[in-house]
Amino acid sequence: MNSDWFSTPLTSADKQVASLIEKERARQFQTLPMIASENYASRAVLEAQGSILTNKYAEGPLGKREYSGCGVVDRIELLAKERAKKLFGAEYANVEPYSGTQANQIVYFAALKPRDKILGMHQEDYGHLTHGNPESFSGAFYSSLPYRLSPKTEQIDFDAIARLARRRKPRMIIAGYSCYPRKVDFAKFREIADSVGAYLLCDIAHLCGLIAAGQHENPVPFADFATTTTHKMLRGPRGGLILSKAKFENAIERAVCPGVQGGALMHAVAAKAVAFREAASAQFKSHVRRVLHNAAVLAEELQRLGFKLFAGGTDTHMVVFKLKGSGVDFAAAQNLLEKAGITVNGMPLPFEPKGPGAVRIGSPALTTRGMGPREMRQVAGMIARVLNSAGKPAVLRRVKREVGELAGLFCLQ
Ligand code: DSN
Repeated sequence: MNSDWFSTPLTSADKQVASLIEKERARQFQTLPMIASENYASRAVLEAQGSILTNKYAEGPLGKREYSGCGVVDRIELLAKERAKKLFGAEYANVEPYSGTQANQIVYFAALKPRDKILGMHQEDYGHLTHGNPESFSGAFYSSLPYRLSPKTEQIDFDAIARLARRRKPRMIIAGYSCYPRKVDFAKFREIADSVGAYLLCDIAHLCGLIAAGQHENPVPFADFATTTTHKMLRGPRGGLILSKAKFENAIERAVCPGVQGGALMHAVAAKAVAFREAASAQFKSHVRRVLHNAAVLAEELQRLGFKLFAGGTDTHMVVFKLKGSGVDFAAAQNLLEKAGITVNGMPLPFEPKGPGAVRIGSPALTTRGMGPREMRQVAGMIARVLNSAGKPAVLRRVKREVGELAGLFCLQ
C-alpha cells in the first residue's frame, strides 16, 4: 500500500475540498450564525469524529456485534451510553442513531405497527417532519393526527390535545418542536398519554441542552421515549440519541439494526461520548445560563425595536419574531440578513400562511463564541436595520462591515 496515499494531508491530497472547507470555516467565524439549531463543536469533538474509528464496522448491538475486532469500539460505545444515561437520568440510552430523524424512525419502528395513530404537532405550526408530516415516512407509514397551537396564545393548547386524544385514541403522543420558544409542560403530556393508554415520545432536540444543564424540566424519567440530536445545544457531532425505559432496550436495539440502520458510525459515537462529558461539566451549566440570558435580551431588544414575538416571548434559547409591518416577508428577511452576514430561518406563521411570516433566531452559537447581553443588543439593532432598510445596498454593506468587526472580536481562535 502506498504510504503517501495514507498520510498525505487533505490540503495536498485534495486542494478543492480543502479550500472549500477553509471557506466554510471562514464563513462560520466571519458571520453571525443565529440559526437556533446550529452551534460550534469543540476541537475535542471534531478530533474524535475525524478519527480512524471511521474504519471500523460495528454492526449489531453492543456486546453482540456481527463483526470481530470490536473490543475497543465497544468500550467507546459503552462510555457514550453510560454518559448519556447519567446526563439525562435515563434507564437506557442508544447512541447509534445517525440523526434525529432516524432516532424518531427507530422509536416508531420499535413501538408501533404501520398505520398506528400518532399525535404530533401540525406541520403548519412547526411540527417536525418526523412527527407525522404527510411528506415524510412518519405521515406515510403511520396515521397522523396533528394537533394545533392555540390561535389566540400561539402556545400549546392542552385541552384541545386532551380532547383529540380522547376522541381518536392515538398509540403514541409526540411532544417537542423545532420552532417553539416556550417551555414545554411534558408532565401534562404524560397525563394525557396515560389517560388514553398511549406511549409518550418527547423529542427534546431543541431543549436537550437546557435539560442537561438543569434549566428545563427533564421528561426522560417519565417519558417512554425521548429522542434528540447531538449537534444543537449539546455541541456534539451531527447525530441522534434515544433515551428510554429499560424495558424497551431489546425492541430499540432490533429497530436500530436490522430495523433501520446498518453499522454504527463509531467515530460519531466517540464524538458523542466527548460531547456528553462536556455537557456534564459546570462550565456547560453556566454556558447554558448565558444562552438563556442572551435569548431573553434579544427578545426584549427586538420588542423595543417594534417587533412582536411569536407565542408571546421566549423561555428558551430561541426567539421567533414577526415581520408584520416591516415591509419584508420571511423569505426576503432571511435573504437580506444573509447578505448582511447574519444567518437565520425565515418561516411562515401558523394560521397566516399568506402573511409576511416570522424569523427564528437562537442565541446558542453566539453565546459559544463568547458574546453577552451587550452584543445581543447590538445584533438585534443590526437585524432591525437590515429589515427596515428596504434592501438598500448601502445599509446592507454597512451592517455587513459591523457584523465582520463584531465577529472578529469573538472568533474562538
Ligand atoms: N432542522 C432542525 C432545526 O433547524 O430545528 C429540526 O430538525
